[in-house]
Amino acid sequence: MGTQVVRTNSTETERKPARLAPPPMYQVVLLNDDYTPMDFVIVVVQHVFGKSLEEASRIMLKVHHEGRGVVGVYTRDIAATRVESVIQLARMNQHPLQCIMEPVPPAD
Ligand code: TYC
Repeated sequence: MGTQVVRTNSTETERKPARLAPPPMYQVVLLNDDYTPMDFVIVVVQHVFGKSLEEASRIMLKVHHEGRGVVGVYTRDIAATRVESVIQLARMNQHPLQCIMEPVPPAD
């Protein structure tokens, strides 16, 4: 016969259920440059970030006019993977398009 564990009132059984803090979130930011074609940026934003043609066009134009723009907000690993996808697609097509991730700034 196997042994039986007799549970007593240990701290283990009395501990409250863990409340997990939400993970830190990162925004993926597209940077403007003078050479990457607008159509290429739109296609990349659609494919990597799952945006519609209309939304991808709006984001591209914002970056074109303002120098940078947030494409999406994700947990760290997903943000990093999307940044790598953008940079790889840009490199494969010999465009200088740059993409970075940064912690979502605290609300003011
Ligand atoms: N400024 C580029 C052009 O005039 C277009 C562009 C938009 C490039 C967004 C990069 O992240 C970018 N062809």
